[in-house]
Amino acid sequence: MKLAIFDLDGVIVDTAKYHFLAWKRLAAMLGISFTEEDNERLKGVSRVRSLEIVLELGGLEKSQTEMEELAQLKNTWYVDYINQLTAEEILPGVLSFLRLLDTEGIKTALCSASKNAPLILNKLGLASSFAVVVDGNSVKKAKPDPEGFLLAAERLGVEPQQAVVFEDATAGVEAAKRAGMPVVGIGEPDTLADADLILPGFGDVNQRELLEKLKQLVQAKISL
Ligand code: B16
Ligand code: MG
Repeated sequence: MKLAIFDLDGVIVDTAKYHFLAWKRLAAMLGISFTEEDNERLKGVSRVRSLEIVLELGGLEKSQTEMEELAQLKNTWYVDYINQLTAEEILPGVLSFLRLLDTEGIKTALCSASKNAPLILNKLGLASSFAVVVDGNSVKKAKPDPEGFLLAAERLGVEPQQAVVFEDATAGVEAAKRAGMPVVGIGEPDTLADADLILPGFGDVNQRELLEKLKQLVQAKISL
């Protein structure tokens, strides 16, 4: 195991609640009802795809220009929330796990669908915590396409099967599988069934044991 690749929303910080508030406001403006359950479908997918899903829920169709304006408006509201983020919102156990990886000489990368990833990392004080950051600005194809994960590994000169991915969304788990990388699902077993291992989060786990398990997982996949 030479590299750990982290998703951002749902793994490092829970920004889904802010996406929800901003999408809900946009949906209300368009006369569409939008629930937390609907919001689940937006996790890990791009901004444009998220807007398409919201419009589908209301049975609405919009022109390309209107879509761009709506996505921009939602983002302005979302960024207002993100500007209030502090390091307090980093999810439990994340910082100690990053430190453990560092002491073990395992590189770290961030791979997020979000175009706001640099701003979020800045607000959390994590801007220099990852050797490489791949975000929604640096890839052409969103998850479940493996492009982002493969790019992160390539930039660090690591073979895909020596990288472990941490993901909270179904689209991200699929992307990691397609990249040929072992994947740890962070969250509920029912949405992450395809992951090699599922954890509720990095808090309340023995992180040394977890790391040993991951090394064994990588080794077992390479020996197949
Ligand atoms: P933005 P991740 C994803 O982040 C979110 O899970 C998803 O809900 C959002 O639509 C996407 O980023 C794009 O975000 O509008 O900020 O570019 O989970 O890939 O870190
Ligand atoms: Mg995510």
